Amino acid sequence: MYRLILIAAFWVILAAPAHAATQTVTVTAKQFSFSPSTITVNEGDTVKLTLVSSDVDHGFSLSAFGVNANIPAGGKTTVTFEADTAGTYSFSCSVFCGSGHGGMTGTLVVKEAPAPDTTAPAVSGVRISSFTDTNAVISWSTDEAAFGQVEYGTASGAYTEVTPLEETASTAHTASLSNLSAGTTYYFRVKVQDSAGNVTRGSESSLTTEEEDDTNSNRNTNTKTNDNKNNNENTNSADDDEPSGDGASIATIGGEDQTFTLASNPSSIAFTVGEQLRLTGTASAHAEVIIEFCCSVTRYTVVADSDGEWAFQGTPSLDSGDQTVTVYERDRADEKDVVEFVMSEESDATDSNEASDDETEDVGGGGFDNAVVWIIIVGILLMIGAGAFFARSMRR
Ligand SMILES: [Cu+2]
Repeated sequence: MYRLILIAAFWVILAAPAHAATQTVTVTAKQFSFSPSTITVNEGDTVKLTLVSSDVDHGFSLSAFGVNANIPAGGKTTVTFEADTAGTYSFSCSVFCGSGHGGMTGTLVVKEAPAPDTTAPAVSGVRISSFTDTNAVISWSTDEAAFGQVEYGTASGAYTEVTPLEETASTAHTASLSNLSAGTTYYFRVKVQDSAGNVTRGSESSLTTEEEDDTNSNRNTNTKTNDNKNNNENTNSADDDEPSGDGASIATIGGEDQTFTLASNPSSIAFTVGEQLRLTGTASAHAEVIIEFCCSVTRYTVVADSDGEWAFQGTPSLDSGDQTVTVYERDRADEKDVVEFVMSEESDATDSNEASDDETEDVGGGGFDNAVVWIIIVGILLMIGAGAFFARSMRR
């Protein structure tokens, strides 16, 4: 709790506008000049001037901001004003101080405040870099420098824990979740904030920690008998096939512009590194389905709906070459469905950029295109309607 308060306090500080500051400047008046003769502040600053005379009586007049003060000989005075309008203003001595009094002037420069940053960082490429029975490392990217952290908990939508806020703003983020319980599903989302205080929260993902005992030996894939799928890693086939249901299985596997129905075309599945993969399949109603991509340590969890249908969409970190994806229901780890596919080398930079785009951006882009089309259609209809109305009224 204490940590949360600290973090909240830190963000409040971050959120304060960068330009609202107090500028304190000492200006020395002497026959027949001011030093410094040019004062530069930012729009919105509170300016506090300490005016010092090193010889005779002087004055300080800055009429644009309603400032006029006497500076006693050998003494000082203080004036404060708000530099609320950008521009260049002159100030002058307002008390006759000798033959050069008329030329005793200076300049105040109030610089325009930079346009406030109101764009929140975009989050992309959220992935589970590694996990054990008690730890998980989450990594992700942002499109601008930001401070990141991960909110997480054991119930969907209820994040009771939060990792420490990153100390430096950057575009590549990593957070470690520690002291996790073994064999437990955690729901998490990333949270980022730029230095202007704009916050973005990622969508929820989940991961299931390893069982406490060494389950690696059980990870030998043990497929159901299924003509469509090849599995040459099956070293644990002693179980007779007596499932109480079908367990989880994969129905389609697809990329950005291709979808394979496994029954029809299992032998030619190939993707490009960095491309988003989409899987659909079936399982028991409401079952938690574990999705593992070999041979990376990435594991995802999705929940089947009441019809036993589930879907996954993501960009697991996979190298080029032969890959497998294994799915099974969380409580039925001995009934796995395995599909082999091939990852190709990254084809070019634009492909990988597209692939790393956040899902929400894709959705937003489509919505924008549709909106433009609708605006054009409505505009044309309005013009036709107005033309007809105009033509009719001309005829009368
Ligand atoms: Cu003077």
